[in-house]
Amino acid sequence: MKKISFCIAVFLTASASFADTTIYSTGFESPSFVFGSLQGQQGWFVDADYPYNVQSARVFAGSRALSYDTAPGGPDAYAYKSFAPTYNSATSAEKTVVASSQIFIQSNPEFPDSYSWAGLNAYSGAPNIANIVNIEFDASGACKLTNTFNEIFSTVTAAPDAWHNVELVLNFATGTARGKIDGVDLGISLSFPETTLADVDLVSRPYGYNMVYFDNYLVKSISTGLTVSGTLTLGNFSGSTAQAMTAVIKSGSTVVDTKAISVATNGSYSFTTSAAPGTYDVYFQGVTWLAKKVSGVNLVAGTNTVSTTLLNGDTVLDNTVDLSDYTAVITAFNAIPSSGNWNARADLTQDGVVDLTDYTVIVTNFNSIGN
Ligand SMILES: [Ca+2]
Ligand SMILES: [Ca+2]
Ligand SMILES: [Ca+2]
Repeated sequence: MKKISFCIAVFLTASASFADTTIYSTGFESPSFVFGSLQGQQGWFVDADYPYNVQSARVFAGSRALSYDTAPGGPDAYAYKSFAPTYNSATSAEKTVVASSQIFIQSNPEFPDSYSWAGLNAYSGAPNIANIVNIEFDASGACKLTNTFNEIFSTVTAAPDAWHNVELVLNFATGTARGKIDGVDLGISLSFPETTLADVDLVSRPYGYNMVYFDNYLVKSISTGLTVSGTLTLGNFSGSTAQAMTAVIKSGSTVVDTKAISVATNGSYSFTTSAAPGTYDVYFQGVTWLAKKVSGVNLVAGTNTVSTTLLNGDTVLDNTVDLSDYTAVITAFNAIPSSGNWNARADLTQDGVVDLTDYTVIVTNFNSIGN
């Protein structure tokens, strides 16, 4: 199918954590887009140079939109723009991607049997390999989701000769793809095992002769996870840098989610989790603090506050304050970072010196064991 790979600038909008992140958005407006073939404009690629054109005769918003003339089109026709970087669920805070476009299929009274399909087609790998799933509707009003193995029709319909907001919803946390037409869920879903998204095509499958129009194309990632935030009171800490720690959400002995978190010097933290709403035990552990379990936390949709106090002293990391930690502090006693016997982990207070305060932490918390 598509074999050309290229680097292109994208409109990647960095945003605050847990908010929507726009991966790419366009209304095909001037001056970014000029009239005529979409091929090569703003990094768009048109498969086999099929007739995707920027025009003004029919628009949803602004003064320009995209048309596709199915008459000379091939069996499947695609226009796409690769995302850079590719959406990657392993590194993205947001686990759901929504691709959407306004799409208009013009019926053709001259050829009443013409009912070309149009929609969105998502790919996990660039350039355009490993088809994930697509959503389409045709001039008869039929709507469907398809992937390599399945084609599922919906009872929801979309009449021709009108603009419809077509949405492909890819939930990477649950591995489920759904679709919406004008905000109405199609009531069907397909599973998919993907972790990445490289592009979402504006697609048409010509059947007879119809004009198809696209406008307001948008791909964004959104958070559907629960947010957990609060304050971890860091015992015996006087440092000035954020602490890299781990939060673990467990249901009984089952680990539901593990998150690397950054704890500010004032103890504040925040993260999203793919855990479903429910009651869990939440653990915090890291640096020289013993693991702390907060039991029976009821996580609900939205923001949840979980705060607790962490016990310091685990110089030799084994979730216990014992003789090995004591020995490490004694060995590094009176050291500063330039000293030969410096051990940053023995500086439990993180004030740049291993001294009596660190020793006292060990003695005070001696024989303590983390959760
Ligand atoms: Ca437009
Ligand atoms: Ca220890
Ligand atoms: Ca110290």
